[in-house]
Amino acid sequence: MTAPVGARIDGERREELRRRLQALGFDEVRFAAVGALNTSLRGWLDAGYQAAMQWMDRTADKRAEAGLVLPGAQSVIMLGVNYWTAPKGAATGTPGGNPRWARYALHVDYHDTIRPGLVAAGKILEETGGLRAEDYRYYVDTGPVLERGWAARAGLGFRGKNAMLISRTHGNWLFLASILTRLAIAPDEPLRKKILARDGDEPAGLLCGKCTRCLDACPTDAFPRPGEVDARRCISYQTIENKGIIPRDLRPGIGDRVYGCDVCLEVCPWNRFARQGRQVLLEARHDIAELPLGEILRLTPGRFTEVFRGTAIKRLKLTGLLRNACVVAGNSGEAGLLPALLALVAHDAPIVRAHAVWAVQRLAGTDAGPLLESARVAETDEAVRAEYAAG
Ligand code: B12
Ligand code: SF4
Ligand code: SF4
Repeated sequence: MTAPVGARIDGERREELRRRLQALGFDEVRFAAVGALNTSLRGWLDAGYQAAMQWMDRTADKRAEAGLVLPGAQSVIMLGVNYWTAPKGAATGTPGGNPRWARYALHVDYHDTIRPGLVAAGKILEETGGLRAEDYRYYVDTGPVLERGWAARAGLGFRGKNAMLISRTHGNWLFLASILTRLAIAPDEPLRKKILARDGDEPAGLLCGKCTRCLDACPTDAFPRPGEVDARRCISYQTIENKGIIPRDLRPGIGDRVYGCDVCLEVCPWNRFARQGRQVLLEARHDIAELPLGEILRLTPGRFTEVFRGTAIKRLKLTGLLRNACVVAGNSGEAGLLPALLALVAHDAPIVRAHAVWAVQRLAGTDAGPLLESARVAETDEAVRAEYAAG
């Protein structure tokens, strides 16, 4: 067991540390003491809700126990970055026009823009607590850390029925980042309902009351119970993480969402307090939301690289984006998109062809047979042939 480093930070020293971290661009800075998290992660994994994200199984033990990630860890510093911007130019989509993007994606990749803030935070910890670089570890999204669990423990917000970590100040619009450290820092209090004041972690939906808006609004029925998402049914998973075919029964529910989904965030009444973020650790790319669907369907590899350079969307690759755009086109009712889709029926990638066939079938109805006949006869890929057969 590695010994804690330095004297416990509390009182005015702790508040000074908080102020310095906030000055780096973190809108929320909260502290938790390392200890067992009251987590249902194992049950979530056993139910198969992680879909094909096998990396979650491999790191499950670490996710629930900070000491396995950083031996001797004493505290978790939870940081929040507000990415709310006013509706103008944001991911609102327009009927029959541009597709909808998850708000978080309309930025230069947040992993890259938040990281310099974490590096600077580490230097502050070294100065304040006499830490060496090996005495702390920082993560934004990609580490084996249950970020929402720790954020709730640190009182940064509460876990909503939509599974989001909801802040009373910033609503649903916070990126989370964490620093595990061997420094002992006096912990902040978790949020509690006065009448329930007691020890232990609060359940999901602590400040939701009778509201069920998020559960009712989910277009693909992805909540097996309040506070838990079945990724297999979640549009965010299907349009971002899934590298293969999107299940046919989920495609209509995707609607005009070409990348990610904010439905269960948007409907939440706690967003009423959200204000525009400081954008110190973020760089907006709202121009992406201005791309019409017809242009996305015609993107070349060169243009894809040019438009999405530096964003998280580039990881989807052109074929993934075309796949999603075909689904959105199939849901659009816009017959004017048929020429672009018929070109994609002959695309090199089977995954694009499969979804283009579905979209043509949806848009052209009984006329689809003759339109697709020559491509159908030439098709050799089994998954694409299955789309022809199912239509
Ligand atoms: C895998 C993953 C996904 C998957 C699975 C989502 C899910 N609900 O689990 C998919 C691809 C579907 C996804 C979607 C999205 N994601 Co995501 N995702 C993650 C990731 C990498 C792991 C989440 C995880 O461990 N899930 C497993 C479940 C079981 O854990 P959990 O929901 O966190 O809940 C646990 C704890 O809260 C704890 N717990 C339960 N009750 C309580 C109560 C208390 C008091 C405590 C202490 C603990 C506790 O137990 C729970 C079970 O173990 C995190 C980053 C990270 N390292 O944490 C980002 C993260 C959760 N995603 C994020 C975002 C923004 C999204 C999307 C909004 C993106 C989009 N617009 O398309 C959607 C939202 C979907 C939703 N409603 O959850 C943010 C959320 C920020 C926030 N304010 O909550 C995170 C934290 C990334 C980040 N660093 O900012 N995501
Ligand atoms: S992100 Fe969309 S699909 Fe996923 S749970 Fe929320 S509303 Fe449902
Ligand atoms: S929409 Fe309602 S039920 Fe869902 S998280 Fe927000 S307050 Fe809770």
